Formats: sequence, structure tokens, C-alpha cells
Amino acid sequence: MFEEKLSFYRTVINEELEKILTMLENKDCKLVCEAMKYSLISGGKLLRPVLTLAVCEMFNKDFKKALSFACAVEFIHVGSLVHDDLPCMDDDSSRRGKASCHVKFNEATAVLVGDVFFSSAFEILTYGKNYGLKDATILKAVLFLSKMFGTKGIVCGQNMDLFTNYEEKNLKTVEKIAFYKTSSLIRAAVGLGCIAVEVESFKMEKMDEFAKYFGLFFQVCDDVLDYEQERNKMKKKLDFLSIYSIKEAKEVALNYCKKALDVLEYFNDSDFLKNLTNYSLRRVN
Ligand code: GRG
Repeated sequence: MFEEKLSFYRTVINEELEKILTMLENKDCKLVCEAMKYSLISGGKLLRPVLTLAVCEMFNKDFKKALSFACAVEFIHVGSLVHDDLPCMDDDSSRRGKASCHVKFNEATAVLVGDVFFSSAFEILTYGKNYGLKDATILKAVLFLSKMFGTKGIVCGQNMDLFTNYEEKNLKTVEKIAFYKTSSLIRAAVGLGCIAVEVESFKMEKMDEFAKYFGLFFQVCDDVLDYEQERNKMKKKLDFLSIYSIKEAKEVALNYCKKALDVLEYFNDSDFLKNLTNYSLRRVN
């Protein structure tokens, strides 16, 4: 039941992403368009857009209301991965088991691809109009997504990730980096699901608490997977494994995950989200 629903959401999201890519196509911008498709339709887990749709449905509304918002979050996510892999950032030559965008194409193209993913995300929010969303709802989404992206969001996280002194290794700093770098887009995904269906602000705040814990355990799991799969082997990174052993880190992930699940207890019909949370804790990629 859970797996079928997850796979259904993924199919719907992929179809919408393909549709959006077709709309954005321009033969005068061929290489960038090709590189966008290469980066976007490439076996990502689509966790963030699935969260957006699932939050919308938890509040008993048609998930289609949140479909444009879901795709906008995935655009920001993929843009951030393309930029993150650049030599001036995390310098990774592979992503999702394939050559990173700048390796497959070239560095300048990868910069442009990130740029266009970021700018198009805000255009895509406005497509919510086609699913019956009001202008005021779209405006709220624009504000929320910009905040989760900017100096109080992933840009801040990336800045801290790149430039925090390794000697500052303590839980508070590592948690703060994960909060900005990873929780921000999970918060965007969850928040946009709430905004699409105009939930009361106290419920949105509660869901934001869920998203913060979700982001934290997701990042601990990412650090554990990096270690176990020997990614980042040569890099001296300030992450959860700078302060915890693998065994401790897995316990920490479980604790954050339990806190996320506790928040969901406040809501009826949260079974899918609970399953998605447990599934994300156990993920292997
Ligand atoms: C350059 C303006 C500008 C912004 C970008 C590069 C950057 C700032 C932020 C990147 C932050 C980053 C890479 C966070 C990592 C978050 C994370 C755990 C990513 C992996 O997510 P998954 O596992 O990936 O959901 P898939 O491949 O499944 O989509």
C-alpha cells in the first residue's frame, strides 16, 4: 500500500517535471536544456516533492493542488545539487551513479543549469494557478520558498559547510549546518504543501517542526551513507561523523526520526507520512 502510493506520486511528479521541461525548451539554448533534463530526470528519489503532495493529501485535499509547488521544490533541490558538485563547491564528479552535470557537459553549463533551475522554480510556483490556487496563495509560496533558499536557508547552509573551521567541531555547529543545508528544503517541501491548501498557521508551525527533525535525521543518514559507501573518502568534512561513531550516529538519527514521528501524532491521516519517514530513515541511497 505505502510502496504503491509512493510509486504513484513519483510517476505523477515525473510526468509533470517532463511537461515543465518541454515548456521551458528553447532551441537557442539547446545545451542547457539538455543538461537540465540530464540532471532532473535521473533517478532521484523525489522525496521533497512527494512530501509536498503527501502533506496536501493529509489535510484531505486533492494532491494536484500542490503539484506545481512540489515541482518547484524539486527544481531548487536539483539546482542545488548541480551547484554543489562544482569544483568550487563540494567538487564531486558523480551524482546518482552518473557523471555530475559539469563533468558530463562543462562547468559553465552547470552554473547556468543551476541558475535556470533556481529562477524557473519561482515561475513554476505560479503554475499553481492552473490547479485553482489563488494569487495570494502563490505569493505566500514565493515568500516561503525564497526564505528557505536564501541567507536563512540552503545558501547559508552551504556557506557554513564550505567555510566553517573544522576545529569548531561540536554538536551545535554540526546541527546548525544540517538545519540550514538540509532541513531548509524539507521545510520548503512541507510548508508549500500546507500553503497550497491554506492550513491554519498553528498546524503549519507543527508541520514545520516535523520538517526540521526530518531534515536532521536525513542528513545524519546521508553522512552515514557517505561513510559506508566510501563517498567523500578523502575529504575532511565537518559532519555528524566528526563527532559521532557510526553506531552513535545511527542512534542519533533514530532519535531525530522519533521526534519527527511524534509530531505526526497530532494529525489524523498521517500514516503515509509516518511510513515515508521510516522509509527515509532506512534508505540505502
Ligand atoms: C549556489 C545559490 C546557490 C545555492 C546552492 C549548493 C547549495 C547552495 C546548497 C547545497 C546543499 C546541499 C547539497 C545539501 C545536501 C542535501 C542532501 C542530503 C542531498 C541529497 O538529497 P537526496 O538524497 O538526493 O534526496 P536525490 O538524489 O535522491 O534527489
